[in-house]
Amino acid sequence: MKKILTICLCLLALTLTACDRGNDNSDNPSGNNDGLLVIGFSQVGAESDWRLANTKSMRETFNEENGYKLILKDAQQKLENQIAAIREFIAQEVDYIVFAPTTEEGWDDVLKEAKESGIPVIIVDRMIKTSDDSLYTCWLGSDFRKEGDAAIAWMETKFKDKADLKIVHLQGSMGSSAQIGRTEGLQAGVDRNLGWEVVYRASGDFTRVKGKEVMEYVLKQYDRIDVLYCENDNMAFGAMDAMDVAKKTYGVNGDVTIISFDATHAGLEATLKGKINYNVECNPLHGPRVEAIIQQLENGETLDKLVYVEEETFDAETITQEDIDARAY
Ligand code: GZL
Repeated sequence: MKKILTICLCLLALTLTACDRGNDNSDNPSGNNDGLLVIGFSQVGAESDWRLANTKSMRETFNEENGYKLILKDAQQKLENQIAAIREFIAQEVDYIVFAPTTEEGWDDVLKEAKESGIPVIIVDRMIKTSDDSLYTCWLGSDFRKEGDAAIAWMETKFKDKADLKIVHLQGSMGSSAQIGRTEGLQAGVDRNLGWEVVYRASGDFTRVKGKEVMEYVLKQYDRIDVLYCENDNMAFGAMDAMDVAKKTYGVNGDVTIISFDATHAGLEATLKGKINYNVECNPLHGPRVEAIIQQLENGETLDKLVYVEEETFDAETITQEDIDARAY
């Protein structure tokens, strides 16, 4: 009797597991998705306020209420994690693969696999380097060189009467198109302005912690710093933390002029307070933009290969609280 009971209990457990697996779309979205479009999204990480706003925008857009199932994988800023995530999406037969590339290099092999699977690939935010642009359906993001050029144009006006300029350059994650474009912008400015000198350049990996570490080192090495060219707000916050400890003044009434990128809410609050002199927007609200692309593809419409996001700039001398309150992030 006891043996029969054991067999029944095992059969019951197996049945429940099978039922459970059948309803657990996250492991096998190609199964019954209740008519939802399944989006596999490989996100860079959670390194900055910009990234959190970008993830929030994607989650708020690709939810079941809007007809989507989002499988979001955080790569923790590692290319290998993104490659693994995309291979998982292929195996799960998602409807669309979306990814924000950590770096520009290293994508051809996995995107060839995606192409062979027939799953459309949409690249968001940063760009990749490839000789075969058939490996992705569409790219949506920012023109990072243009962002850098906007910062340099402001510097050239502000410092037009200054014979020489000592610049500290805090770079983002090396090899990312955001870092490449913003760095190219500064380098073009230095090449154009003889008195400009980058006295120190290092990556803070777009994080506040590493931005502070780099600036702590710089403050021990260099007394005179005229400009901190910082490739995102979170590194700027870290640099300010270090300058506060070192009693180094910065911003509108300080010794060090700070230029930053992203124009996040916190970044613009700092700009309004005069702590950041100039902030170049990099808009993260890609959810609705990616959805528009997917709907165009669903409707069989042709679309542009490259979709650039319009962005603006903010000067501490002119920004208002209303400017900040009017923004969605
Ligand atoms: C820019 C984005 C960058 C931001 C950083 O589009 O890739 O990555 O500037 C973020 O804040 O970490």
